[in-house]
Amino acid sequence: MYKIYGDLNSGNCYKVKLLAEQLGMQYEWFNVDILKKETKTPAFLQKNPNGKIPLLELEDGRFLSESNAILYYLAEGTRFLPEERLERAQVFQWLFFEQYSHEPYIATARYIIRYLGRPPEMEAMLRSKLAPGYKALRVMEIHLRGHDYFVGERYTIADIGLFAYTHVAEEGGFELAEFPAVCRWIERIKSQPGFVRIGEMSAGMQN
Ligand SMILES: N[C@@H](CCC(=O)N[C@@H](CS)C(=O)NCC(=O)O)C(=O)O
Repeated sequence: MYKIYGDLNSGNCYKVKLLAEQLGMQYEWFNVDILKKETKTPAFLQKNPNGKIPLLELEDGRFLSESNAILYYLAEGTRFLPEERLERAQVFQWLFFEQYSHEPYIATARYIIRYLGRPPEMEAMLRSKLAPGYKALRVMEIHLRGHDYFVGERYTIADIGLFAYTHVAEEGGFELAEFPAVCRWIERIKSQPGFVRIGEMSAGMQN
């Protein structure tokens, strides 16, 4: 059985949990507390020298880190990853966009507010996240004005990757009301079969 090391409230970890549930996987879930620096213990660093979650442990004991790489690994051969060459590349296009142009702003703003309690000395950093975060939301809005999903007009791991932090962007101080196509897409994702919410224990978890 797969083992997943994660934090239930982390969007990066939620991506993996959401896909695992929608695939009907059984897996062992191990909570890792990032505020207690459990990602920095010698035992955890042996599993992932980068000291981050989510982390997938395969049945043979090998490890895979990076949320979007884990999505790709688990989605291979399923309806969540297109087979057609360009569509597959477009999935990567959006997953790389998520990691470079979206997550560093929207996820980290949420982290500063929700996990760190918005310390005054981080206000300037928090403000610096707004413009690039809103730019990412605008890029999504423009795409979603003409499409129901990010790739191939169907639900794929590109949607899962982008949904994770977008649907909780308001926790990072971003107003979603000005992005109506994004809001409609969020509702579309929430209505997918097997959808589970962030922050909750789920059916496939064995711990
Ligand atoms: N690019 C990585 C980012 C992972 C990441 O930043 N994980 C955070 C939790 S969301 C973490 O482990 N933080 C603890 C730390 O950096 O010490 C991914 O997509 O998996």
